[in-house]
Amino acid sequence: MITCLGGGIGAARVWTALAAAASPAQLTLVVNTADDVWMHGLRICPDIDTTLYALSGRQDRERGWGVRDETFRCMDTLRSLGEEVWFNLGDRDLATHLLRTGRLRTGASLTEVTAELADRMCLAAAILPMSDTEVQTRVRIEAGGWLHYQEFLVRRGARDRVREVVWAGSEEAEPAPGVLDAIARADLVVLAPSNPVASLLPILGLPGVRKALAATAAPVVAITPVVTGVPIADPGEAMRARSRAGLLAALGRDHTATDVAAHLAGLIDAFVLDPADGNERDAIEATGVDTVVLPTLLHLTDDPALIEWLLARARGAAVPPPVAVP
Ligand code: FO1
Repeated sequence: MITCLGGGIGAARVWTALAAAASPAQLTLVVNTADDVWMHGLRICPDIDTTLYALSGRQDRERGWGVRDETFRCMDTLRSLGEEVWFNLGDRDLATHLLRTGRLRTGASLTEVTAELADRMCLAAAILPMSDTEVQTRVRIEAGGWLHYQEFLVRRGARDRVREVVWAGSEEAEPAPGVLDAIARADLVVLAPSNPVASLLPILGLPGVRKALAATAAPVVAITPVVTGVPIADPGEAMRARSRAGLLAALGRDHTATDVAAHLAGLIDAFVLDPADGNERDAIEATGVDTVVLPTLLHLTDDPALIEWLLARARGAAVPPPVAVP
């Protein structure tokens, strides 16, 4: 049993590869919901939907979010009616939001609706929202005022200098049913390569989660969400990198694998570093975190080493030696 925590495009790549290599029924994915947003009266859960679409083969793999072969006629129509539209909900994607919102309005919990959606998409992995209570990542920008995370990221392109980040509602929120149990019963816990501030910290900040990670007998491993040694060409990837950098800076951290590992030190038993940043290995180990160097950018490599290493850790098998750092 492998329990993964995180959300977003990088996480979905690892989860899809794990589901393909192991039995999906052995996977529990605890998904960030702190960048969820209400739009046009609908509850949008970007990280849950990226997970559902990626695992079911529906994902637009180029954009990373939304459904492939998508059209945006509903958004075009809203614009033509004078609505301001900056968050693009595709016509096929809208079906998910209509279904979810309808079920939530008749009293279902987000956990129940997510399980229903996963079931309707024929997914065997357990997909759990981090919480049934709404938690919201809010960002205070230098230009003044607080923004919802999606406004900071999508509306303003993550270009603002960030002064402060809070997770509104986090202290009163409970982890969703099954989350703490999935950490306790796991053979391996994986912190996915997700935005450490926007996607990992909201989960880690829920009451009981850090305690559960400390108490589990399973190894807890983090896959680096930051690879600075590979140039970024895609504008969407560049925007997400700006977001990571801006949010990390607000916590007094640099946008480096070393700083992310230092932030997670004490919580994790091992950190997976990408070979492109292999020169940071000694600095990370100096913070007391065991470091393994394996190719992590699964959209750029066919190398199965990362997934094989994760599965070996889950089996408790001896860990193969790390690949040579160029
Ligand atoms: N990202 C964008 O860059 N632009 C969009 O218009 C946009 C719309 C959108 C709609 C549904 C959805 O599930 C995700 C969407 N995303 C969009 C991605 C999303 O903002 C982020 O990638 C995640 O929140 C970060 O994990």
